[in-house]
Amino acid sequence: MQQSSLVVVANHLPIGGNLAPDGTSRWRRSPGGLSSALHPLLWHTPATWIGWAGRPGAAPALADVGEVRLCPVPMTDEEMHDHYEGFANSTLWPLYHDAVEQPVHHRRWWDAYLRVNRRFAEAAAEVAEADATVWVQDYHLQLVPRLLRELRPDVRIGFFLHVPFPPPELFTQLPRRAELLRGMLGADLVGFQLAQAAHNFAQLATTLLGLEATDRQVRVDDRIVRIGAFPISIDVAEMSGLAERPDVLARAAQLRADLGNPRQVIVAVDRMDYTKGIEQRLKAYRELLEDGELRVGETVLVQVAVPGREGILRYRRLRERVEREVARINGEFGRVGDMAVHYLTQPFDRPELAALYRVADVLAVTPLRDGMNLVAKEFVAARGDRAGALLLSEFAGAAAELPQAYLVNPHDLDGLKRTLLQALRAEPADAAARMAAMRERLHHHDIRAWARAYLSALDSRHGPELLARVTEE
Ligand code: GDG
Repeated sequence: MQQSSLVVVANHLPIGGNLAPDGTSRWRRSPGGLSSALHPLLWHTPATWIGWAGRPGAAPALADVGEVRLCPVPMTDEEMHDHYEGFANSTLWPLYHDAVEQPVHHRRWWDAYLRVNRRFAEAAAEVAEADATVWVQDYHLQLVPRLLRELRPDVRIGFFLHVPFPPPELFTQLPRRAELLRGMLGADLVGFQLAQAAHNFAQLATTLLGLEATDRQVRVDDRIVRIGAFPISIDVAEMSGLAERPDVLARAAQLRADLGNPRQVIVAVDRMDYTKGIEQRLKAYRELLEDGELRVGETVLVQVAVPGREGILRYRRLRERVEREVARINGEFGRVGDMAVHYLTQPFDRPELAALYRVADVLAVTPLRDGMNLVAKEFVAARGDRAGALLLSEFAGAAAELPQAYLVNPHDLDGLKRTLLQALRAEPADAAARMAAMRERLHHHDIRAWARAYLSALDSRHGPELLARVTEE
């Protein structure tokens, strides 16, 4: 295997499900924040991406995608259940999201998590050239930094957590809490979305491991591990450019016509996940129809909910509940030719997504907890016309940067209904002022600014060269 000076390690490779017989693969912007965020950065960058190809069994042979070499890591069926669906997505995911669903603990899941993390670390050790920079992503791989450091003390290791890092009261529930912390502390830089997360981490390093820590750094033996907040963003230029394209605007007009030219369109775009507050949003919408505050024909809700993680019972159950509720709303309030909710589960391509953002009078983002939420930022980037209102949960990381949104607590159903109505009834001048302020923020904090901030803090030995490569327009 050829070696690289930049190695990205993430649970999944950014490829579509269908591999051609010759092993060629298409780079896919799958519905999901991590690949959406890293795609514009790495697309034209010589780098190696280490990850799982998405199905159990031997690793397929994959051709390069653009300048990126894909290095697949195999996972057995059992590891997919115990590492990916188990420890990562049934223990850590719910716990890190405020335990909005009860985290599940099984001892054998840990063994698989450790084994898979070791395999990823070994793959990184093999493909990283001397003094390379290795950038490890997210909660599936928290042990990789330490395991990699043992194998390759020469490389520079960055770790970035895309999801929230919970307060000590929750984190300390984890039976393997100390190992998880030590795993992350193998990095030179541990990055979070929000300052509060870095604070939680520092506190835990002190109380659980007895280390000397501030919100900016932790001392581990003779090393200093830097920690900090690096709120992730999107490719603003790409989304705003897309949303101005004549074909996209024409498609937006067509979508509105297909929806029956309602006075107002509410749009929501999520992965089907219990953290995203889809049920709370549907309930608020149904009650507003019941109360007579909204009327079918005048207002319509378009809910895109792309299913995933369907091997996990909770995700299948969630989908069933959401589909029952959509059917109930349409049954009770819809008319022939006039649906109350348009519900779509197939993934959209980027132009279609941009058109949908342009159709939205209100984009509703109501997670119970979310590390950042890129959909909110994409909507703002798409609204060069400064129209449209963003309804945004206080519990999304994005709320810290977009305080001009209509902020809501999605647990407060009456508050959610009230604020949704406010957003729908916003004065155009007020909505435009809010949108302009949010666009200003994004203009200065796009995905390249994020990569620049992170990589300069990582102080990689490749310094400027790496930065230029990764953040080239
Ligand atoms: C995790 C954290 C954090 C959605 N539907 C389709 C589609 N999408 C794209 C969106 C967006 C991405 O998926 C979703 O990103 P989010 O940030 O909203 O949410 P998570 O997947 O939970 O991401 C999150 C993120 O990581 C980055 O750090 O913000 O907090 O949970 O880009 O546009 N993409 C396509 N078709 C769809 O139908 N192609």
